[in-house]
Amino acid sequence: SERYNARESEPYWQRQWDEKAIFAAKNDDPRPKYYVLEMFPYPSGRIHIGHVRNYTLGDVLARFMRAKGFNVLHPMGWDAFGLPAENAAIERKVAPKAWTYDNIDAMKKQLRSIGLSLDWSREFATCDPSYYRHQQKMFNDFLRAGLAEREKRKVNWDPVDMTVLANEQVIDGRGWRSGAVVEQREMNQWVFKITKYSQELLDALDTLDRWPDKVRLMQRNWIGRSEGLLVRFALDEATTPAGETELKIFTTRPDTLFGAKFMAISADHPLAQAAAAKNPALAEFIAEIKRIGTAQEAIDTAEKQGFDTGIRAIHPFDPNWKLPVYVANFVLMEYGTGAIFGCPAHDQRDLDFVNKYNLGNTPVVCPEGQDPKTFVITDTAYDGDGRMINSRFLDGMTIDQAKEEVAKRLESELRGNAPVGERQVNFRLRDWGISRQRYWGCPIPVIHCPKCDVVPVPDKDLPVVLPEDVTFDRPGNALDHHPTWKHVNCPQCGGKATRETDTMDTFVDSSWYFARFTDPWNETSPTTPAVANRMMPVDQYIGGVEHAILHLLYSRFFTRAMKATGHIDMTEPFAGMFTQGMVVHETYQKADGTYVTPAEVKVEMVGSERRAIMIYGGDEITIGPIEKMSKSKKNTVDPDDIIATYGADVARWFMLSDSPPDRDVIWSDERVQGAARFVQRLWRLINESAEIGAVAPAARPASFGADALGLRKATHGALDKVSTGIERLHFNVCLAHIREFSNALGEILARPGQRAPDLIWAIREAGVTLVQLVAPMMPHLAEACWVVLKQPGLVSEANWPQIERDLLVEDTVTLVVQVNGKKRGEVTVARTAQNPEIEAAVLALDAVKQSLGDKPVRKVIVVPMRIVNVVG
Ligand code: ANZ
Ligand code: ZN
Repeated sequence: SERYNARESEPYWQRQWDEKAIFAAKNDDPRPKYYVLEMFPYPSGRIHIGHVRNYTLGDVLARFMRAKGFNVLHPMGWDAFGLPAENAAIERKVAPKAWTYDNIDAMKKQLRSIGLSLDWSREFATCDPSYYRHQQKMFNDFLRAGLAEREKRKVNWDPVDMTVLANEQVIDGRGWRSGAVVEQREMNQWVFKITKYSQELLDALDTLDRWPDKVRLMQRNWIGRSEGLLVRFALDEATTPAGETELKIFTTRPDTLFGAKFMAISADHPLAQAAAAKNPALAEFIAEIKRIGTAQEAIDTAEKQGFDTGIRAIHPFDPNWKLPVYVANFVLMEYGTGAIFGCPAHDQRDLDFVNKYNLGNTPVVCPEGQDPKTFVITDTAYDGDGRMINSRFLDGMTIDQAKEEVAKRLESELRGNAPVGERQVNFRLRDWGISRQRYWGCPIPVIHCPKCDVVPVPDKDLPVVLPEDVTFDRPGNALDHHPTWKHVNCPQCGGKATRETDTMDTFVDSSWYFARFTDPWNETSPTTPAVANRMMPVDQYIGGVEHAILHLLYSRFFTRAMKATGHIDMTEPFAGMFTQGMVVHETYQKADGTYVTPAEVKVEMVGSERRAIMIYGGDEITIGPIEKMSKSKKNTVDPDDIIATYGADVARWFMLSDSPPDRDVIWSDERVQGAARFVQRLWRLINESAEIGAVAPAARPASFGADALGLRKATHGALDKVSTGIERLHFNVCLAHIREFSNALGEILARPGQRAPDLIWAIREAGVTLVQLVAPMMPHLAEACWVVLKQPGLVSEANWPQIERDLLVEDTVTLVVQVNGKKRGEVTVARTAQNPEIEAAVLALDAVKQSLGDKPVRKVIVVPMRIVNVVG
């Protein structure tokens, strides 16, 4: 038979699938549904290799579940709003809309060339007015339900680009594009009230048992629940600006109150402002530390700094104990009360601080087994367990007892007519600010009226459509500059008013697209609840770990908010979550340090060393570390090139082999070529078994001889392992089993001599099964093989083969047994057998006993799955 020609075969099968629309899910299908979703791409212009991996993983599962008889929903769309479109408009003078839709066209062609079993009939882009109109409707619904609000917020303001920047866009206090020093401004922002669900979002993580623990932990930390005590410290009047009498702090460690050495407040704390009014040096310090910005990371990495305000606070258990109040750069206004007491012995940050300002420390928790007299703290704070010391009435208590005692005492102590202490649960999670001063986003559907203030655009007037005739010749928001768009009449009083020109954070667009896929045809509502309730939740969601926090959390919030507003009746959108690893590649550098692409380089073995040279010119190239593929390091491979050279099936097979899907996979040309050779091998194998199987008896033989039975066991064993492997997304393991099975079949085919009808029947069964096992991974090749095997219809439409359980013998391996390096026999043990068990079995063999004679056994070396060598 001829070589398999992927370049001809692949487009042909893609057309067949399209014409028959076999991947379209039906919303009224009575079979159980299965919803597979990969995170939809941003239409940047080109599919990259990471997409190929992501979508291949999902596609294997989708094809498998379809074969298992599920009504599989596997849709695709475009996360199409965002800044790059505006940058392209500025740099290349193309309209954001044209740029975006051109990219979508190009990338859709690329996605098709991968052979994904997608339901394209449900495709949409989030920048389609037919999508974002419903988002605007939900914004109105959320407003009415108290889940959206306008709030004054501190934001990073870039005075040159005239825009608000996200924390990630502030680098060393400067705007990432303009390089201008970023200012902190108070601005009106729209927020979604995600904090209404803080506790619920936290609790429900326990129910998400098909999510990676790592992701759940990240979400837990992000929500950041802590139980603690609010304590009102009285201020020493003589030291305090007029009008200020107390300082309220939040602590999770009230047990350490007797170890307090200082108080610290945020630069934005009203008390800091009051103190700075009369203290220019303090005012200067405050201005200085505000320059770091509000990014958590900047705050964490900046050196701890403080400024003594001169104000003294009074210890709640001792009127004569005065604590200095500092303004410090590590206290955030947005958390707790924006003020703390510092206990250096038991908090590293506080310890660094006192060591800098010579405020000393007193340990108040002593680890069990330590002598309190010799327990001192110098550079490392102690945050472990122990008993209270140096703490008056708390001495001898455990930390928990001391926390309880302090809380009880301060709760019942009154100052004015309020208790000094109050228990409180705090969350780190903030409400979600969604306002962006951007053109290319979903317009926030509100109108500002001088008389009526903020007026939502009535539902009947939606959508508020983005104007297309915008210019990018000035910095700032193009919507703002548009001559007419924002001028409207107030829907309430009819007077002159202006539209909101802020658009929504693009994370809003991706927070409900999965629900829209269930009925993207509904023109009047975001969802058709009955349909959404049937097709949701997503059974398996697959994407990068970089979205483990925000996107997933926002989607979890949105689903709850949609429930509250009647658009869906469930709380969790993703029953199963899988985070895939990256595709990585070594880097290549010329002598002058410039990077070159893998395509320009030839790698050879020189002795035992890998060496690289330029293909043209032969210059010596340095092989650098393996890194995530990136344009700057030029260590990328283009999916189009791979598909043109080897075909999509090879790319898919390579992506699935070697590495578990949640780990990084190293791109390797040699391994890709290995995958290409396997394609040809399978093709030959199937052609041979088709030839032999052509004369197989139509009816299943009544009994099977040893050879046939052996092959059938291999067939059903592979079927079993690949089935469970796909269910668990252990695709690399599946591929290993498929290779093993194809070897078993190859061996049988290579055996000379007459074949009995039962063996011929088993060969045909093996060939057909092999093709079905390969079909989720290499669907085009599988279709071509299906034809060779004269099977009816498309393999993409065939039912998954039935496993005959009685053929699944115990899982064993046979090891070669050597004595002093010479083969003396074989031993068969359970695949799971541990070394001691294997050794015992080997030493019990007569052949081993005989060849050892009366020499003692010095060592037994087990080469897993292969050899046992007894050294006598
Ligand atoms: C005294 C103390 C002693 C604290 C000790 C810790 C250890 P979590 O668990 O994250 O809630 N804190 C409170 N508000 C803060 C703010 N706005 N900015 C920076 N730090 C703040 O952390 C609560 C602890 O973080 C609080 O407990 C407080 O320091 C600090 F040995 O109070 B602690
Ligand atoms: Zn009005």
